Amino acid sequence: KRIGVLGMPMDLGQGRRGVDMGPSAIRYARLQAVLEELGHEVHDYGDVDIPIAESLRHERESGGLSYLEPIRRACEDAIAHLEAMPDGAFPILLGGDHSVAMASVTGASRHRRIGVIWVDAHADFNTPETSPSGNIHGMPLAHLCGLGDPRLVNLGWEGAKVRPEDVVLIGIRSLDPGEVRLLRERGVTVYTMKEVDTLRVPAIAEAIAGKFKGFERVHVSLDADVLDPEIAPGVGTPVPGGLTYREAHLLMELLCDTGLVTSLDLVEVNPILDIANRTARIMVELASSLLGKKIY
Ligand code: DIR
Ligand code: MN
Ligand code: MN
Ligand code: MN
Repeated sequence: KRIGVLGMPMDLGQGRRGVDMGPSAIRYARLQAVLEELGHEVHDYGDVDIPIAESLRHERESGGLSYLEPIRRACEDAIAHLEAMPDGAFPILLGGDHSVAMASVTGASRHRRIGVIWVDAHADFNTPETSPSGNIHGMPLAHLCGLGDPRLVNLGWEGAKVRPEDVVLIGIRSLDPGEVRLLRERGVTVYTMKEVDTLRVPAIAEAIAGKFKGFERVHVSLDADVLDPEIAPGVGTPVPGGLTYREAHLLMELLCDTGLVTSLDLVEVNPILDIANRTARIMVELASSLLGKKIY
């Protein structure tokens, strides 16, 4: 595959500093070399320019949406970069907090129908009304589905980018009350950790393959906090009881086998909270499983 890597060093979408260093940490964990060893052609487009929080104190509050304007501008810039990638390239977006997925899914969709596999402890399905925090990283999936503030819904072009019925969540174990209501109302498919425990990863992967059969575009958005914090401590909002090392790898291996996935996010890695870049290294390993690494 031709893989295009783009970094969004952004920590404006959530409360803990340091997730803006995620792209560096993931690159230092040898993302490019690991993917090239698998036979892929990798082009790194560098980072989108993103202002640092200290320079933006006056923009912090925007009607319950912290840093809305700078996040919006950064996403528009990233969408332009993603759309400029050659057709058929496989984009990997490095975050940054999860608000960057508003850009990656939009850019990767290329104005077509796209399935989204959101692998996360959280659903990120808040709107400004339901959000308890005002942090935009808890809202990207809702906005991609057309809910919430029009300034975020209309990134790239006007309107929703994803149909709620084309979204699958996996690894969920922390939801706000408003998210539960919206997810049910919109018919999103949700595999919480209870379903991971009872159905197991192979049955879930098979259901996903069936659901997205025939789709030209399927995006995987991988939030590092889906992993158990014991193995991935470098995240801003850890929640106990996450995916084990093997569950996460098996999910990526089986998604690879479907041949359906066309783009990927690696987000929410916070090197300041990490132990010797362990979390970034696991994210690179998971990307390599998704992109064809075989043991035998
Ligand atoms: C919470 C936390 N649901 C919020 N969200 C997180 O602020 O909306 N998303 N941590 O990754
Ligand atoms: Mn630019
Ligand atoms: Mn997330
Ligand atoms: Mn999360």
